[in-house]
Amino acid sequence: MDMAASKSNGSASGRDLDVVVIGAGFAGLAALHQLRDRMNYSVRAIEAGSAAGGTWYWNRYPGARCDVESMQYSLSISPEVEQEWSWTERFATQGEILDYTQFLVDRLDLAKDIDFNTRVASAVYDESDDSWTVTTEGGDSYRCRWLIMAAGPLSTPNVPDFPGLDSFQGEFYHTGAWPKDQISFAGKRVAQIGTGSSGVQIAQEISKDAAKHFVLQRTAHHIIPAGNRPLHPGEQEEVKARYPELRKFWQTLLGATFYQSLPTDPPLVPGDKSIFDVAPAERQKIFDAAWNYGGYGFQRAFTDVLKTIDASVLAGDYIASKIREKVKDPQTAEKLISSQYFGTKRVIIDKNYYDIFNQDNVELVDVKGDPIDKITPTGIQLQSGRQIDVDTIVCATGFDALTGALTRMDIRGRGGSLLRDVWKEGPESHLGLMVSGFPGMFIIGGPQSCSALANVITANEQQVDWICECITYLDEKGFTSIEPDSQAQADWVEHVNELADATIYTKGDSWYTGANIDGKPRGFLLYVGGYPNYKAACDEIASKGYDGFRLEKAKELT
Ligand code: NA7
Repeated sequence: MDMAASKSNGSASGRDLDVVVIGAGFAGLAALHQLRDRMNYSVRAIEAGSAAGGTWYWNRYPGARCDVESMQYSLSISPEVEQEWSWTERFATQGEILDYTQFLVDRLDLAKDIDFNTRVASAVYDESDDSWTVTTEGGDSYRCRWLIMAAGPLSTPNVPDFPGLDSFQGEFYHTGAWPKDQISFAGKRVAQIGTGSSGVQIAQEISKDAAKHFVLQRTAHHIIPAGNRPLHPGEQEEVKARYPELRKFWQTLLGATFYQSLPTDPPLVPGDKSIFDVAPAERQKIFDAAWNYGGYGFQRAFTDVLKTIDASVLAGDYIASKIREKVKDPQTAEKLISSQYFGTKRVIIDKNYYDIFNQDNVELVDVKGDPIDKITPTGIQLQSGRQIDVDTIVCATGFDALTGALTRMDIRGRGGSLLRDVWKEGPESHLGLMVSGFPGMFIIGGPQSCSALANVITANEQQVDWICECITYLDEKGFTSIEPDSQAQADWVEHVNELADATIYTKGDSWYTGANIDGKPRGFLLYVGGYPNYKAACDEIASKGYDGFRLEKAKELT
């Protein structure tokens, strides 16, 4: 194979390619588009699903909705495309986002370079010519110089290893791998396990017509109102007219997202005061305003709510008072009040979750106090001996986040070392983008990057741009491999950990820390320094000729 010659080959119909992209969610689509159409590389994307969409393809459970505002949750790669697509609500449903993804695929003519229904089993680096061989579960293989992992930060469903699971004779679903067929809960007895974002969303659908709906809660999460609504007349047009300027502005913000599409109407800007710098009455007023406005403005209403335990407790108390107002049964209300520090788990935005507990068909079951013992042919047995007989079990038990999609593949780098083993004690990367010992392998949305702590689409695009520039630089200079210097990587990991330790995020159990998966090493998995700082760090390294990375030329080319 003459990989150096394949750059202008364009058609990408063969198996020897410049670039292979694993995953066709937003990250993979952006990478395919940029590398193929802007840079004229031969690229092939490999996707396990039968269509593009990633998270939004797999999480098609009833009630699924995004928690970033629709007008901000879109790719900026094509000015024409961003003008042509229309959103309907402040926060888009899964269905609308999946339609948008399909629109992108059609409009940018991406499908012809994606192999759907294809799951990658392994990716093996060959030191002799700096190539990667990617092999699918079906036995097909692809050879490329640059490998882009876009397999998603929240894409490996966590199905807890409940004893007896296989014996259950009813219907069993996981929210993160929801079937395409319509699933009805009408008249059925349904148990849902898990009350994170997915659980909170699907609960409101199950409870509509289930004969009996058991909500098995291990930990109560913090939930704030989304304030979802149809887009105001003219709102969309105004954002579209100002997209370049607004996108620039959003990128100056910590999460690369604003709490409303327009910064002018009506203003709800992040607070600039400590919660302890205001009197209780003023505090209440500020929280009330953010609460009524909806969305994540609430957690930025003061500077320290996500930083210190004392401030976080006050935010939690505010939410507790709202739950007590809403939920009629005082015992159920107390169970729904989170004992976690506000912000340690991803805060959920929602509308009617607490209301379902006022319905006769819904029962909240505390499975921290009385844990699940086993699954039986007819339902779920708790350790107390209580048997909950159901027709359907819905697991809303989350994901092996950030590392799961990577560690479940056999990824072998230099010397045949397996990424899964290298990360046994926890992931180590430089900028979240590359791993020492795995030359030429780039990760989008990986551990130690902003990923799901920012507007994930913006974060994806920033990483795609960085990778594109990097590959261009390497090709222009004749380099055939790049990997982090191990010291630079260790410094980045330390930096990421220091930033996290200064926040509330590390003070609880969540998928942020790996604590949701039995046996997963504990450590903060994301960069909390904010999107602008992350981007600045990436840009600075690039501007210094990829300082902290080892750039090499394949032996036969030198
Ligand atoms: P999450 O937020 O990880 O929530 C998973 C839920 O499942 C959570 O309530 C867990 O309880 C519960 N869970 C997990 N394992 C068990 C077992 N073994 N027994 C009982 N309950 C269990 O996943 P989501 O899918 O809701 O959301 C993930 C992200 O996607 C979300 O943050 C958004 O960014 C989008 P726990 O809290 O661990 O006690």
